[in-house]
Amino acid sequence: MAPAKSNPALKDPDVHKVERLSTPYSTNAAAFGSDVVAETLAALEIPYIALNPGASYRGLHDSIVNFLGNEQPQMLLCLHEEAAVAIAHGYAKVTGKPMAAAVHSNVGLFHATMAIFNAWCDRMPILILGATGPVDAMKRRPWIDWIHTAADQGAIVRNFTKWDDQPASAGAAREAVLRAYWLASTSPCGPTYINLDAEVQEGKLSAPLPSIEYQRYMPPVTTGPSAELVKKAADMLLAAKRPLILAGRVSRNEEDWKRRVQLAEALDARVTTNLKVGAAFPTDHPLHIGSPATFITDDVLAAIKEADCILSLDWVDLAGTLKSVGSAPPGTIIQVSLDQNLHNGWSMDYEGLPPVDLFIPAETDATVAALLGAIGGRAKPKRPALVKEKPTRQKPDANAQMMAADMAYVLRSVVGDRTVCLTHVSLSWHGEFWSFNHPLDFIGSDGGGGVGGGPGISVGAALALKGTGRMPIAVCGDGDFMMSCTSIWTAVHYRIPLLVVVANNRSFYNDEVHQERVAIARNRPVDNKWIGQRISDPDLDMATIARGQGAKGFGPCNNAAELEKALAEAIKVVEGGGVAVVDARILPSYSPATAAAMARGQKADRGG
Ligand SMILES: Cc1ncc(C[n+]2csc(CCOP(=O)(O)OP(=O)(O)O)c2C)c(N)n1
Ligand SMILES: [Mg+2]
Repeated sequence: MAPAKSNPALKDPDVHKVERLSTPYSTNAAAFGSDVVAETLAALEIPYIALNPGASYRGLHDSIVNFLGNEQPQMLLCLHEEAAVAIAHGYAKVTGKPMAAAVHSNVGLFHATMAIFNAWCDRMPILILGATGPVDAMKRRPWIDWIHTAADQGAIVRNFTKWDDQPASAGAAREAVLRAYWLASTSPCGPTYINLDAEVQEGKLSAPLPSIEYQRYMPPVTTGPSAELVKKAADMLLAAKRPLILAGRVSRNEEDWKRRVQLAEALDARVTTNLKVGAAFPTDHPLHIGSPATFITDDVLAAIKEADCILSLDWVDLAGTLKSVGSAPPGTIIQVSLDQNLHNGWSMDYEGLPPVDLFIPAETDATVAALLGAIGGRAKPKRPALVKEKPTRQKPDANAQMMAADMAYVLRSVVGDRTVCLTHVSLSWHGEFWSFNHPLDFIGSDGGGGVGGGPGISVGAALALKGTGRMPIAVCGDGDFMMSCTSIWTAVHYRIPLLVVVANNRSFYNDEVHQERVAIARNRPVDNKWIGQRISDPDLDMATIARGQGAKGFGPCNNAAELEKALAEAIKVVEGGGVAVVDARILPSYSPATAAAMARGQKADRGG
């Protein structure tokens, strides 16, 4: 069987021009185990495979290049496995679909673990392919094949992947790829891992595999709510005087977004969103409470205390949020979630057990659509119209040192009316810096709290946004940027436009705040909080680090005037198809609101 024809519409034409074959590829029928795996990836219409190479999967590498012509999937070379997986993670955050990532036997997988954990906690689909030295010890080369073989390699990531497998034949490998892709993309989504035995990859097929209709192994699954539960929930929400919607994990689909707005308006419900996940509701809407934050804010706490019915749309950490109120929340609670299907005994990312009065085990967007249907013409009379207060954004002094808010102000003013996507925000960011009025205005955080996710996720998101007219902007902390800044090279190499603004406070500042708190609690000197935290002496020059990878570097920008000039030029670079990195020097300090919210999180967690 000849390899599946590639679908050019799936790939960006500029990206596609990179790394074309020096010699035309063979279009022979699949002859090796790895050809079968490659053929399956092509049949699934996986556009890209982000990878860092390794001998353990040299068979698959050859098949993608010399059997598939590096067409579909096309390889995206990465300088670190964490970046490869993070790029696939960012791609999924925009498209909702899995891309593939390939990592070398155990050692590559070790590097990839942080990004896999981030994607797991973020419930994002990725098909990860890895490999092992020959399982049959008689086939191993001395030394290297032995250290790159583990008895149960999948155990490295089993606790934070949906499924893993080590297929023992070409036929089993084909089925494993199909199952892994299907499971990854079925809600609740998550990464899956397939470990390909070098011998299975490199072994010759004794006979061609029987052909299959691939799509029949990918039955689309939408888990909707039962009519009975929807009716109950609609009645409860309509009867409520002060309903509240906690809008958590939802899709990037515009129709789903509109339905969420319709539901809130029909119920006259207040809505809150947060920065852990992608934008879920227009923050400028009068029903949206304040600004989205990572930690719970006072206005959300007040709304929870006041609400007589709370609808949680798979809100991340419902139990923790409710607990922040101090006593049991007075309102009835409706929880819509499928997340329980992923929970395991190892990772506590399932968070606390929330009190729930009505549980709807279904996808959030399907449930919102069903609720709207059940409410029909029974929309509630409106309470007096709320007026949304605009957050106060003060114009910074042109020549003074900047706070994060000043950096954001300048970025906002230079961006102007352009349609953009914030692919990542730094820890120093505060929700009130920016409004979100479209599902792609913001795609959420790293998921697992693993610093270093920002650059890779942003490159993957930028790849998915390429050609949509929406400019990707990543705001990364200096710590975050440095941990995986080599993703920049991949963006430059594959012509993926991206603007990165490094919120460079020259510190792992989040942890200075922690040291300050400990010092205060122990009555010890707070002034030493910077030790073991500051990234200075020498200061890192982000522009040079960018230039060293072929991107355009700007800065250091020490004040608003310098930043404004740099950003104007950087945006031109990005609009011309390039990658620009702007080093924005900001003071090591968080806004009072961010610091207060962090402090509240501490109290709840440590009883302090
Ligand atoms: C992989 C990883 N290492 C360490 C931490 C602990 N940590 C949490 S925030 C933070 C500082 C991040 O620095 P930066 O990105 O510069 O943001 P800033 O705190 O300075 O605003 C660190 C080290 C983490 N969460 N993840
Ligand atoms: Mg920092």
